Amino acid sequence: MKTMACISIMLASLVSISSYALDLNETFNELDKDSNGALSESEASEDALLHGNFSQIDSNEDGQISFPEFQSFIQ
Ligand SMILES: [Ca+2]
Repeated sequence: MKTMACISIMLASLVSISSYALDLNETFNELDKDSNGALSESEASEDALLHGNFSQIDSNEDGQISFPEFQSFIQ
């Protein structure tokens, strides 16, 4: 019985992690208006949090927020 409970807890956390990752991807794609896989400063300005922290999120300073940069900022 203990094992069963353990497995269902593991499964539940797996499901929530993958839906979280999906949401993150969806948010990024919504902001990425031209679908080039990166957020320009004007695309990021749609979101107050991204806009206010743009230079901090853009860790390689290429003027774009890539998905990994976005992901590491959110997490
Ligand atoms: Ca873009």
